[in-house]
Parts: sequence; structure tokens; C-alpha cells
Amino acid sequence: MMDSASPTWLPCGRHRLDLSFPRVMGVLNATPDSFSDGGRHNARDDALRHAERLLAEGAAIIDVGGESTRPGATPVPVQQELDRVLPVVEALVSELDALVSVDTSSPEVMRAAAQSGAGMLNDVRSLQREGALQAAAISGLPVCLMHMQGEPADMQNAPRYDRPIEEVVVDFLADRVAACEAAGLRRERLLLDPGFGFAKTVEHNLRLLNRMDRLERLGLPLLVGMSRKSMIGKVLARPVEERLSGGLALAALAVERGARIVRVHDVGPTLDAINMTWAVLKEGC
Ligand code: 7PJ
Repeated sequence: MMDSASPTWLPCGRHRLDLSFPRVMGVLNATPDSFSDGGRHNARDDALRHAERLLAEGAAIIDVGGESTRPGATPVPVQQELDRVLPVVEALVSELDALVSVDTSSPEVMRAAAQSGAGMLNDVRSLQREGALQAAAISGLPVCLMHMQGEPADMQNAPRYDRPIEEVVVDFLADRVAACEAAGLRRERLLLDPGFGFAKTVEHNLRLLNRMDRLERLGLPLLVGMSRKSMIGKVLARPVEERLSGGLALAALAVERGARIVRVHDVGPTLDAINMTWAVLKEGC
């Protein structure tokens, strides 16, 4: 229903993703606090069931993460991340034939995920860890590069920027794109994300969303993640379980400002919101 006349295919391993219209990425946390941890199989089965629901609601991509990157979170050892993420990736690929993205900054996880059939890499640290550029280049997969200043453990302490936030983000991402190209990652494989909620005040986040057209100048598909984040909580004074309406407003605005992938927990409602937004935008072409 929502397809436009000319598909724009992003090769994602065994899958191809049409980005000529906005798509939804469903969040699947493979962290012990997200699913029952009474043994690997429970966690794997819970993850499978949750992914099935996200796909049924219309998710084009499932984003699997084994390291919490919420503000204040401490990094997990790489073996633990592998143990959490790989069984879930394997199950989603073999049992659901899903297009799986892996939210990781570790080169070891990138390599193993690619071998297990993942179709995309999503790195909140923009491939800045030692060996990440090479691992991503070799994987042959598309990569989402996200802006963050500092590390999740301390990033919200005092986020300060000397210049307007959108300029900082554009310059950072342009530098990361250049680093990727130097490492043999072709531009066609890159997606960009301003990193809402990562080392940013509420005002930074709101301003960034308003000025997303600046990021469009880099000429790469934009991905955004604002689902349930504290920018909604702070503006509306809502706890995390009451942030859906605010998140839908942000998703619609992000699509209007050029986002092509929206990363969310609530797939069905978000798909309706962005499909409705897109129906309006298409008539303006
Ligand atoms: C994002 C992410 C985001 C991308 C997380 C949360 C925190 N990856 N991983 N963009 N956020 N690309 O979902 O609240 O905004 S984890």
C-alpha cells in the first residue's frame, strides 16, 4: 500500500530493504532484565515470541541488543554479549527468516552476528572501538552510525556543546563516514542517526529533531530512535509506560523531517502514524 513508484534497495545480507518509504525497526532487548533469565532456552523462546509479534505488527527489521546503552549503564564483557545476542540472532534468522540488525559496538559481536545471518549492524559508537571499522567492512553489511559524545556510563552528566548541536552532529557523522570510506566501507552501505538521548539535553534533542534537514545534506538514509525516551518523559511529565502518544508525534515529525527508519518498541501504532504521515507527504511530491 505504501510503496512508492521507484524502490530504493539497501542490500542487507540475504534480504533487501526498500527505503523508498519509511520503515519501522522493532527493538528486541536480549538483556537479562528484559526477558526471563531462568536459562538460555527461556530467554531465546521469549525473544522469539516477542520478535514474532513485532513482525506481525509490521516491523521491517528487528534490532537485537545485548548491551544496555541507557544512560548510566556499564559495558558488559564481550563473551556475555555474544552469549546473549547470538542465540537470538540465530533463532530469528532460522525460524522467522527475519531481517535482523545487531545493536553492538564490539567487533567480535559484529563478526559473529554477520556469520549467524544478521542483515545490518547498528553501532551507537559509530565504529570507534578498536577493530570495529575492519569488522564492519569485512561483514559486507550495512551499518548505522550514531552520534554520541562520551560513553553511556557518564554521557548525561553534563552534555555541553560549543556550537549548535545539529552542527556538531553533522560534523561528527561526516567524519565517521569519511573514516568508514577510508576503511573500505562504501557509502551506499551507511545509515546515519543523530542519537536522540545520547549525551544530549532535552533542548538538544528537540532542536535536533527540528533541524534534521541538516543531516539530510549528507545524502544517506536517516534512522531515528526516540521510543519511550526521557525527552518525552520530561516534556510531558510521563513515566516510561505512558510515552506512546508522545513517541508517535515524534515518529511522525521525524518522517516529515526525512527519517527512513524509525526504531521503536511499539511497532503497530508507530507504523500507522508514519504511514499516515507518508500518505500526506506523498501528495506533496
Ligand atoms: C538507539 C539505538 C538509537 C540507534 C538505543 C533506547 C536506548 N540505536 N540503541 N539509535 N537507542 N541507532 O532504546 O532507549 O536512538 S538503546
